[in-house]
Parts: sequence; structure tokens; C-alpha cells
Amino acid sequence: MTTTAVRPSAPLLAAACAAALILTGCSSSSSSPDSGGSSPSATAASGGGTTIVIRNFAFTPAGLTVAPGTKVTVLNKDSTAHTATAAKGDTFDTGTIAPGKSATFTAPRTKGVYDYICTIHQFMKAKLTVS
Ligand SMILES: [Cu+2]
Repeated sequence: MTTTAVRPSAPLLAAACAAALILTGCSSSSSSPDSGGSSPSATAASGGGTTIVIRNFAFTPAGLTVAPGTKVTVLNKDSTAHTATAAKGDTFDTGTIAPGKSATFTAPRTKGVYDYICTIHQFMKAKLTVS
């Protein structure tokens, strides 16, 4: 008569606890990205390096921002050779990249906006921003 009266509330408490745990667990793990991942990111992460893709006679992304001295890989997905060459001066130049191949250059250490072109197809233009 004395102890049994307490018992019914215990399962309820446990259930409430479990529910709270599920809720908090849920909200803390909901930060995982759910969207497709097909959108190209234009900003390079710090450290490693980044990639410019050439496809259909165009550099992608057309405007890329990197940290000074970042290693930038240029991947040629066209069926013809291309280059990625600084339009002014000789700050960077991949040289000729054969179809399906890639080349790497080091971004300038001086901050600024660098226009670059393909020397074989000079209508191909893009920008590298070092900041
Ligand atoms: Cu080209």
C-alpha cells in the first residue's frame, strides 16, 4: 500500500527521459549536410590546395579565391590541349595540359586579382583572386 503507489510513475519518467535524449540527440546531429553536394564550391579550403577544371573551353570556376601560395591543380577535361597562364607578367603558367591531364601551379604570394587565359585559345579567360 505504501511502496506500490510510487511504481506507476517510474516508467513514465523513464519514457520522458528517453524522449528527451532522442530530442537532444536529434538536434545535435542535424548539422550533417543533406543537400546533393553537386554545387561547385568556389572558395578553396585552407591548406591542401584546390582545383580548376577546364571543360568546353572554359575555366570552372571562372573566379577562384585562394590563399597566397596555394597549390592549384588545373584539370583539363576537354579533348584538346589548354593552358592556364597569367595574362600579365609570368606569375603562373601551367604550360600545355594535354587532354585528360592535369598540371599544378602555385598561386602568387602577393595578394591581388590575377586574370589568366589559355594561351592556345586566348578567348578563354578567368580570374584568380589571392587574398
Ligand atoms: Cu585552350
